[in-house]
Amino acid sequence: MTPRIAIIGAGFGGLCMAIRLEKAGITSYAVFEKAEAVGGTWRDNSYPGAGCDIPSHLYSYSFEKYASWTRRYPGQPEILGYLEHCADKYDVRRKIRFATEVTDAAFDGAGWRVTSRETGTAGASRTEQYDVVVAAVGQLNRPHMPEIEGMGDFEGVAFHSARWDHGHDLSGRRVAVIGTGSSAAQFIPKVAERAGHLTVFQRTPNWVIPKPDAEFTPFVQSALHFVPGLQRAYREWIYRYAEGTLYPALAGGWSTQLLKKRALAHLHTQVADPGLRAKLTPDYPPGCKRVVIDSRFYPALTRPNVDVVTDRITRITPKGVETGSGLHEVDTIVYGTGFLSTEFLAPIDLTGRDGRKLHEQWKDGAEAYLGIAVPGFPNLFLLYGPNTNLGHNSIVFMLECQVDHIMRCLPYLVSRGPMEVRPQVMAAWTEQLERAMERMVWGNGCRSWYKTAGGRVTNNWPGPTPLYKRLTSRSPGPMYKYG
Ligand code: N01
Repeated sequence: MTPRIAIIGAGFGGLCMAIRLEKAGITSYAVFEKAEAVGGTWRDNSYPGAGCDIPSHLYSYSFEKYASWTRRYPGQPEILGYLEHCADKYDVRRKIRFATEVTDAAFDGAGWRVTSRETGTAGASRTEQYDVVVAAVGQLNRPHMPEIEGMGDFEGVAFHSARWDHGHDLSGRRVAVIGTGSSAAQFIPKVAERAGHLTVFQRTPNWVIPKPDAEFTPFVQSALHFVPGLQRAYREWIYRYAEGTLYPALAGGWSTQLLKKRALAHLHTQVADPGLRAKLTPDYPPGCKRVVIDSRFYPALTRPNVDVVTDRITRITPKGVETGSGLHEVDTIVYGTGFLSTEFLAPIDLTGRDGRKLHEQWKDGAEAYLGIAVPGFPNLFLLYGPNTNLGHNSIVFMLECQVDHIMRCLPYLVSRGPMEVRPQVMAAWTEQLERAMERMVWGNGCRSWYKTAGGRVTNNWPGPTPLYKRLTSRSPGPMYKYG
């Protein structure tokens, strides 16, 4: 028997899963995609300046290397184009149910009853039987809108960075940007170029390091395409650099001070005004929040039409943003306020064995063995699940490890029945994770999207990525119970 598999999401993770199934000759799957196109986060985040801060030669599938990247760090349209290329090349579009959202899924003792309906409608729902559910909804798919008094009274145009209003021309306008994370750092320079005046509301400064971007000329692209092993070696070099230099900086290792020095040197080189520099200097260790990798952010903040306001926002009025220093009148507000990152899988209602609810089980923070398997939820597998995010390397690497693990699981669940991670395996996993977490920089000293309100780090993987690969490559057989 070949298992019937429901994949939720057609972003980097869901497409990877579908392609690997196709490659294995398994076509008994369907991909549920709430939007009308593939791409996930790379479809949703189309704000001006959007791009990846991990070089695309690494931030791409190992089985679909691409010599045509036009630069080291290409923009969002090119990355989205790559995903569309992969969907077409491996012919997985025919299996994607676009504009269809999964609302709930329940384990019935043998498999999963998956209920879906047309996105955004209260229309008729449809329930189908699958053996396996692979949830590939990502960690950063639901925008976080802050709760600020008076937000609803604002008379101008307001939107979140992941829902950019491309019909709203910013030329000459008075714009407010709330938030200064990786997204804002990318769109602020573009907004500053167009706006009449830009006020950036920064609650906490970020550590920023330069982005060594470069164009790949047709000559370089040809060399990467035709010279045997060159692209592979380049990819390997980027991976090793991230692992060998950036990871130790986050784990209290040899490069911790180096990262700080590099970020401070970047700040001093790009910002001459000591007052602005003071505002932009963080008081927590680098890496505690995601380090911003960008060379255009600081210069944008030094423009004559840009102000950085660090007073606390007290409320939004019909005319603008009010802080302790008064009302900042604007006609546009862009919320660069991040995502509901710790609410994994919300708003899907998942019911496991004996009626247990996933969101109830995770009320103190999401957890899963390898970030993939959840006790009490047989044959449910997660991609980019709890504790699999990275602050230093490519998530696509992690996704491929996870898909690899799931592919190893399929023969077991076919021959032995529904598989569920053993409680003692899960307990040992949690303990090891907590121990490894102690030495990581993101535990104390800052607020970040890596942590729950209670301070538990539910998003990040605390180890080196080769270790994660080793753990996900082991035979899954003994880790699970069956039936
Ligand atoms: O979101 P964030 P993001 N009042 O959560 C502020 C990935 N990414 O969309 O720091 C005022 O980092 C908040 O302030 P504070 C990447 O992994 C990747 O920028 O909490 N401010 C912060 O400044 C990244 O880390 C790429 O004090 C409020 C900002 O909003 C992740 O996405 C590119 C507030 C939120 O920053 C998320 O980045 C872009 C309030 N009430 C993004 N609430 C790549 O290149 C929140 N803030 C791969």
